[in-house]
Amino acid sequence: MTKDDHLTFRQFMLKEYREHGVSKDLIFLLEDIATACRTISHKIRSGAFAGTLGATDDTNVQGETQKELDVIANDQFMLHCANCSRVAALVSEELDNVIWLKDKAEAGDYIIYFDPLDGSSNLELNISVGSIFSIVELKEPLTELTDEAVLIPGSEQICAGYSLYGPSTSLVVTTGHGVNGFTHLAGSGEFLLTFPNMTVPAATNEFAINASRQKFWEPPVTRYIDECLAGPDGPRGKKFNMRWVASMVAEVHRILTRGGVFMYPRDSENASMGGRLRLLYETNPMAFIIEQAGGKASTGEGRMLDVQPTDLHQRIGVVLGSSEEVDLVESYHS
Ligand code: AFP
Repeated sequence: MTKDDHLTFRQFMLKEYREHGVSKDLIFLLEDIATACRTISHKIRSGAFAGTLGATDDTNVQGETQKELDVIANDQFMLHCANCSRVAALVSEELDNVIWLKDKAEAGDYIIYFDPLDGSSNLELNISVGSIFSIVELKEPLTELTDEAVLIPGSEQICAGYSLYGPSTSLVVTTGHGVNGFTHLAGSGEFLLTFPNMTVPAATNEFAINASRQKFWEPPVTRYIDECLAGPDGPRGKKFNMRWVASMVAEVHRILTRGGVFMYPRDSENASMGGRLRLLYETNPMAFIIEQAGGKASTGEGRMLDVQPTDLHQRIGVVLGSSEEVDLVESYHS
């Protein structure tokens, strides 16, 4: 493939259909999600002129002030995910309860979980933000349409992805056959394949954590970070670098691009809520993507994708990225 004949998203997904049997219903749904992301990207980049970079007067189920663009992004996902007749329900960070799109949910139907705009406290700072989505295909019909019915472990995902609204607009997707990155070519309306077969190196010298929370960390986290900071003379025997963007999508994208470990651990201050980041529409989709790229994703004690959800907006501790680092952090917890 020469530099300038990148596959379009549709061309790539048809390859996934031919080579891996990815369903056309899923492909059309992903094209609709890609449209939502392109529209959200445009709304963000023109937000300063539309006066939509600020906050609304509302708070969401998380108790956080909703940004205008949180609402706009949520509306875009709701609009574009409703076209597919197999989508039985939507679960959004911005909505208290499940949105049921059908009066019964059959085997083969999709549940879509999404954080329409993650990192939105960065919007006014012009720092990268993103959208995260996760798709589960029901193996059995649902007997009742309740919030509890969609509390499905991340291991059941058939697809996950994110869009990163940074210097360029990226779309990164897995359908269970590796991870592939696309870049939006402005004007063409297309996401073109630019980063095929993204993989996370097993080793790294870069960690990401909000170091201002050090006094709340549990001992295994403190030990791991202290050893990274000790550098070449310490037990790790090498220098470590640190990054913190306060935007999980940007951190994950960096890790997919050059390796690293991202940590938002449960700590003594957030333990009563279970952690900071949300399981169903943040850590589960990112865990699926990272694992598909050869990395690991853990709660600190065990595999993220094995967690049985207990609440729609459940929060959880997360350590994800280069497998050697995640293994080491888990070993300190056990
Ligand atoms: P917002 O969506 O409220 O900006 O939070 C972003 C986020 O959920 C995740 O994307 C970041 O990694 C993390 O929170 C940043 O948390 P801190 O604000 O504690 O650094």
